[in-house]
Formats: sequence, structure tokens, C-alpha cells
Amino acid sequence: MDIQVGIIMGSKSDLPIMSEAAAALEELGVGYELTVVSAHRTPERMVDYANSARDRGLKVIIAGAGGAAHLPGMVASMTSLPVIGVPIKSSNSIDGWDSVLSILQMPGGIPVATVALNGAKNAGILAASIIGAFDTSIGKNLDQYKERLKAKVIESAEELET
Ligand code: RP5
Repeated sequence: MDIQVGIIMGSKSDLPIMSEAAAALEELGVGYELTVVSAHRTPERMVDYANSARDRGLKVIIAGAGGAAHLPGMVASMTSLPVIGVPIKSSNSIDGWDSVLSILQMPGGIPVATVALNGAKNAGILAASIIGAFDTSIGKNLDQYKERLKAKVIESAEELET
């Protein structure tokens, strides 16, 4: 399977959340790579990652970080690939608002598609949707995924009604 999505995070401590993006991509049949890239602690690694992403065949980057979360915006500034930002509620956070606002409030010109706090699962699904807009097989996997969600709701409604 081709690797089409790059999942990066500011610290290994973000992995419990960011692995939900990986799980969603696996379920939807999208190849991904996953690693740690810190904007603050490994800035050169971040620059290399962002600058080489398109040439390495990536189509979408999912970047998760907590606190003063510069990683998604900085990566977006260096690549024309779509970047999805996952604000992470880190241990010393101001209730997660620090991460949300640093990723969400990008100035005009450098967008980061920001999901909910700790919303890595949706980041995986959104990345698959972007790829699925051009790839019929992944598009079909997404349609089937949504059918499964629908069936679960109908099933629970029927359980309550009987
Ligand atoms: C951010 O700082 C990381 O993304 C993480 O959410 C937060 C805390 O990192 P650690 O101190 O746990 O490595 O850069």
C-alpha cells in the first residue's frame, strides 16, 4: 500500500491520541507513516520533513501538538500539501485552549484544517476524504464506513423502541 498520509506529533506523549488517526486510516485502507517531529526541539527535522513530504509521495499531513502548538502551522508554511492540525490537551495545558487557539487561528494565507481538541480520529477520516475525492477505492471505503455508522444508530434506535 502506498504511503499517502504523514502523521507527525510534537512528542511521543501525543501518541495515545495520535494513534487514533492511524487507526482510522487503517480502517479506511489508506497507507500512512507516523513519527515524532517537534517544532521547538527539532526545528531542522521539521523543515526537512515538510520540504520533502511531496517528493516522498505524501498527499496529506496530519500534525498533532499541544501547548504552544506551532507544528501544524509551521509545516503548512513550508508545503503546499493540505495540513490537518490536531490540538492535543497536554498535561500542563490551559484546558487545551492553548493548543486549540495556536492551531486554529492561522493568519490568512496559510490554512490548517483544525479538528476538535484530541480529535485525531476525525483527522484520519478527513485525510482519507481528501484522498478519496480522487481515489475511487478509498471513496468507496468511506461510503461503507458511513453506512456502518448509520446502521449502528438505526440498530440502537430499534433496541430502544422495542
Ligand atoms: C508539545 O508539548 C507536544 O506536542 C506535547 O503535546 C507537549 C508536551 O510534550 P512532552 O513534554 O510530553 O514531551 O510540543
